[in-house]
Amino acid sequence: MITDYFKTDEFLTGEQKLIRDSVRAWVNKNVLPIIDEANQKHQSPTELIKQMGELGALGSFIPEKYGGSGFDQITYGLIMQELERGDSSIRSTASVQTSLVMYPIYEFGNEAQRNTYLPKLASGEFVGAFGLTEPNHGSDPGSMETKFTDEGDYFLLNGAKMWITNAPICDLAVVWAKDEENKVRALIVEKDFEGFSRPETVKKWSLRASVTGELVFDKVKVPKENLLPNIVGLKGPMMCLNSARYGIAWGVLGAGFDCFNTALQYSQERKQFNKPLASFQLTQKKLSEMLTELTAAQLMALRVGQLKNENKATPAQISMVKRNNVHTALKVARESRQILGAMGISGDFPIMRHMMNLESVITYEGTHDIHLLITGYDITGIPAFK
Ligand code: TGC
Ligand code: FAD
Repeated sequence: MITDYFKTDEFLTGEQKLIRDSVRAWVNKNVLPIIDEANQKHQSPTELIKQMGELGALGSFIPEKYGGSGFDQITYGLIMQELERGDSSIRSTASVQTSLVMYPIYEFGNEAQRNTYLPKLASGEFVGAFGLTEPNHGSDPGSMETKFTDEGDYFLLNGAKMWITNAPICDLAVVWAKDEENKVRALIVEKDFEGFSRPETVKKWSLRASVTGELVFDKVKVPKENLLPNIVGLKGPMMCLNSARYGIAWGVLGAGFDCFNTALQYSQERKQFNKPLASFQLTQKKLSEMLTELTAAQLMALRVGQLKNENKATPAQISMVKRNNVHTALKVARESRQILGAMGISGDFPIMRHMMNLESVITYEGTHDIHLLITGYDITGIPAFK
């Protein structure tokens, strides 16, 4: 198995490698044996969430004082990589919980909010969701229609969010909505609040082991203490996305290397014309190009991780690495599938499952083209979104 052609391990600390290896062992034991069936049946293995909490995979960079693990950003990336080697849906749960729910409560919340929610989210006792996308506004979240008004004793929330990971099973959602001055704010909405419903989105051909749904707010009374006090404006959700996009850039390396290694092994064992597939030049071209691109993606993730540890990674750098690495992993999945021939579509191998999952990953957290425009904006100074 090849996972580190340029010896990037030499840049990792002993602790980082230890944590990565323990998550890898957990994935081998608990995810790989059940994940194909979960995808085939479109069922989410929610029993794994508490185990991820015990593993330190939820809130890995949140301080220990609030139940997190206090790890650095490269460790967070390595955890995402190992989880997504198992399945993107497992990584999705951990990245939403960590970067999109715990991070905003930690970064923008007050002490009471941190103490109330973070330890339970870190242990997996609570599942969180992040509501930004709406039926009419995906790439353009600034045009969101979900709104709340100040009713004296409480806020009244109306609107709907769509395509929300873990919505149907969430205990609470961090919901981005506009106030009466049209400013984007964040509210913590708990599952039992009257008027709050979370229908499941069914018939997905991607991320089938992850539950996706809507968040519907029909005159929901939200206690005033559930407003995150320390953030106003669209930069709030975008800061959360910086963290989650960074994690995805590492995560997809796990899926990509798993596809590559499956194809490499198969090509060495399977014979046609009395020779292993690996002996044909066209197969070697595919394998060599895949490893080259995965290695480049791995180096980019590591470098952005180093910058992030120093608080120097820019949103545009994170966009570039998210876009590049997801695209690389998806190309590798498609090429790997070809190498397996008909076997490439079988659930006996992980490739088709990774490939279908990556078709969501290339869209969520900012589409492939939106990230290209973010790079374009950064290098020209001209926003081409509108
Ligand atoms: P624009 O006018 O450029 O910016 C508005 C304000 O936001 C600030 N900002 C950022 N701040 C920090 N980090 C970033 N990455 C930021 N991007 C923008 C900006 O400085 C400005 O601040 P201020 O103080 O001047 O007001 O915004 P725009 O309306 O033109 O839109 C551009 C943008 C960047 C928002 C858009 O291009 C974009 O990124 N769209 C993609 C939306 C998206 O990624 N949605 C993801 C939803 S969550 C999800 O998919 C979870 S999947 C979970 C899983 O299962 O893993
Ligand atoms: P649209 O914005 O309608 O875009 C459609 C196409 O038009 C894309 O190709 C896009 O690149 C292109 N396009 C749009 N604007 C431009 C432009 N200015 N220039 C050029 N091309 C453009 N959201 C959440 O808030 N929370 C979640 O937990 C969450 N989980 C998700 C889970 C899954 C499985 C999926 C599939 C999505 C999830 N999302 C979530 C939503 C996701 O973030 C959005 O799907 C994504 O941001 C794109 O929005 P859209 O689907 O509305 O596409």
